[in-house]
Amino acid sequence: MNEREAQSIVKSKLSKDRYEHTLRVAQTAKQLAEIFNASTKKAVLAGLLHDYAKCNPPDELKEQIKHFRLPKHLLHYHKELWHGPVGAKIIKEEYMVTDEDIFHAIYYHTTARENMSLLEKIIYVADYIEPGRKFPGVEEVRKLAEVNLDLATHRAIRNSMIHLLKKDAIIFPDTFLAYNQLTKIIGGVK
Ligand code: DGI
Ligand code: FE
Ligand code: FE
Repeated sequence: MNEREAQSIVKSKLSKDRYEHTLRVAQTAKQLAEIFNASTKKAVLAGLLHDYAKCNPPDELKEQIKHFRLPKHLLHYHKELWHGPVGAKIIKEEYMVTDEDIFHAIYYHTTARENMSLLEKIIYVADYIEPGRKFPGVEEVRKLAEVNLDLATHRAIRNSMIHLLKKDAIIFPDTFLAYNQLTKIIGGVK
């Protein structure tokens, strides 16, 4: 799949706002790939495709989790998490994008996980810092993302967890594992 094809499939699947978000994520991911020596082609494709399933209604996502035999425990966590794994499966199995790196970047873009690849971190951070985002602390992460991708990923995960904890939200286990591991890498308190 090339960039133009990826743009056209997401354009027909997503709302206008969500489509514009994916264009900004792709552009931001491309910049990060240039800084951190990753494939810009994969970064753009994963950026364009990461929210492919975002506008699917929860009932459809639930059916797709069963259809694609995704882990059932996903259903015990918030429905906002489902579009990552479902989108990754559709892109792989229906659009024949077989690149595992792109698959994982889409799959884990919402929750993060332990041992994230370079492309996974790029998409996670690009989704967090794209120019349309206005989260508290996003400016700090934008600056970190120019120099230290692990630190930027750590801060983005930490800020998202703080936001969720303040709402008494349940946190997906992979997110904790990612946080703990990156905290060790950046030399945080043991
Ligand atoms: O799809 P986007 O809006 O671009 O961004 P995203 O895929 O990071 O989804 C963000 C949403 O997912 C946001 O509403 C917070 C929520 N979220 C992320 N991790 C968790 C979570 N919600 C819960 N309850 N638990 C999580 O671990
Ligand atoms: Fe998303
Ligand atoms: Fe997104």
